Amino acid sequence: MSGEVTRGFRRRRAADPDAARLPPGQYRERGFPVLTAGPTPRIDLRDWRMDIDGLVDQPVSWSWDEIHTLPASTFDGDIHCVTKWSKLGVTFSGVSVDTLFAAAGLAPTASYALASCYGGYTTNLPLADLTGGRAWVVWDFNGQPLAPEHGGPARLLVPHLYFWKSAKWINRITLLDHDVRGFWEEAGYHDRGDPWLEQRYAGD
Ligand SMILES: Nc1nc2c(c(=O)[nH]1)N[C@H]1C(S)=C(S)[C@@H](COP(=O)(O)O)O[C@H]1N2
Ligand SMILES: [Mo]
Repeated sequence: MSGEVTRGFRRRRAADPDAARLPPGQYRERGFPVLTAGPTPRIDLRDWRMDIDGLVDQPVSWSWDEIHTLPASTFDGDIHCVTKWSKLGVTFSGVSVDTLFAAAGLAPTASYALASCYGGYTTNLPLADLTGGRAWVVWDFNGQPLAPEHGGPARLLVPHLYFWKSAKWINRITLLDHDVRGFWEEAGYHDRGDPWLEQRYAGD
């Protein structure tokens, strides 16, 4: 009899194989909510730039056409917002941040980064969260050009951290030897924001 109870329990669990992909406290969202502090900036592709500067061997700046000559890289997986929605099975493509850093050459003292955007938003990350194939600058979402409200022309994508780290309308990553808090981090959100550790607010 207890064997049947166990079997039923397993069957119910098996009905939602995606449950294990949701970090603690998150729910599955089928849509794609827009979360922006402020207006969506209008960016002419002829003026668009992406810069790597700070503690690098040589600062590098790419135009829209130039960055598209770099090797393409795609992320397939899940994203997690601190407001508790997660979106499973998304595809973003663009270029790996590793590729951008390789072009600039990182100074040995580089250990943190600050991402800056058209419109003024900033977010900070330890260098280790931007390297090793875990961060991208992306311009396609599910095979279509990234919509302006979701960060188009291009956004940072750091899917293993809460989505506020994935800065929309990115135009610069500055390498630093110390941590400088960004927009939400200054406002009391966690400095790192690992969704699996539920690092939502400072002190979590
Ligand atoms: N430039 C900029 N990037 C940003 C934000 C913002 O307000 N401005 N909001 C952040 C937050 S809190 C989240 S959850 C995600 C939301 O991205 P989405 O609007 O594409 O869902 O973008 C992040 N990147
Ligand atoms: Mo967010």
